[in-house]
Amino acid sequence: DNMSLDTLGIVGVPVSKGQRRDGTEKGPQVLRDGGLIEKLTRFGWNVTDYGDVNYDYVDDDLPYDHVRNPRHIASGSLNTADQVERCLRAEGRCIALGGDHSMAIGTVMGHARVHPDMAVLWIDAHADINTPLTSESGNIHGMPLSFLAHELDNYISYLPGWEEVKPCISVDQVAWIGLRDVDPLERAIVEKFNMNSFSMQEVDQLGIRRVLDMALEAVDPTGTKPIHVSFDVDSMDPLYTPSTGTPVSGGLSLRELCYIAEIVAQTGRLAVIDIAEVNPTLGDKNDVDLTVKTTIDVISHFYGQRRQGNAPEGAEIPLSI
Ligand code: Z70
Ligand code: MN
Ligand code: MN
Repeated sequence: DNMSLDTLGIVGVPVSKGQRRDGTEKGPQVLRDGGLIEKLTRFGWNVTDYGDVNYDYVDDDLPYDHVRNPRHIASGSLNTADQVERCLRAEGRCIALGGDHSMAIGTVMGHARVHPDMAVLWIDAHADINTPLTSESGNIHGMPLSFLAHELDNYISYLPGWEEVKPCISVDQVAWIGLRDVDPLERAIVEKFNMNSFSMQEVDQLGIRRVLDMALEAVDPTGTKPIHVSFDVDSMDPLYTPSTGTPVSGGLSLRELCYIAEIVAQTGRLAVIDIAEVNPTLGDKNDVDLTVKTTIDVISHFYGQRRQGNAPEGAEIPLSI
């Protein structure tokens, strides 16, 4: 594959119907307008923008049981999978700009077609592993992992339009970091399948270094697997990313995110990153500007920016005459 080349693709995933608030469909555009691609280019990447995935309007997309917008999310997810697969095969790396976190149904499916053995780091305040039957909200952004994991297939009820959405990873391929708002039946799922969850309690107890070591050891014990980071900006404390639909206090700091990003970057194996739940219609202008700035900053650290500084290749320090 192309992992050794300095090529990188961007795929916009403008989905918002995985939850109830409009606005996350504008995430891809505000991140582009915030200068993301120019910044990545400055760190040496040859960036190709694949544009936005189609999330078609579906007539009469009535809730099924209480699950909202099922047909729309299913068809958009399949389009997302196709586009992420195409980007990954051509560029070797993909940044998927969401979009609410239902985006990850498609990005993980697309990634799995290229690297079925990928390791998934799910950085989030929420576990996003409700099934349609355990979900209280009916919001699909709280369910993506339940559709993706083989072990949960028997727990997924029929949904219209979902015939081609099939599980593609094992629960063992996933580790969460940053959890602090997990529904009771989600926790039951985590425990039943002995999944790798590192909540804010573990971050407080062990520190981000040990938590990240343990998470990577769990999903990538050989240190050889392609990595999929699914980054929900609500994993961070709302001090840094206020413009998101469900801010939860007591989150990861910018320093902790920079640490995760720099260590993952050093592996050289980051294949796909999702950027989920940026909602530029929430909060005032300062909130939106801060959220976009923080998010672009974190992304940059996943792609080579170091807090120690980056010397240009072959830099010559001017001598005095
Ligand atoms: C809840 C649900 C969720 C994000 C909220 C919340 C899920 N567990 N995810 N905000 N990003 O509705 O299933
Ligand atoms: Mn999420
Ligand atoms: Mn979340």
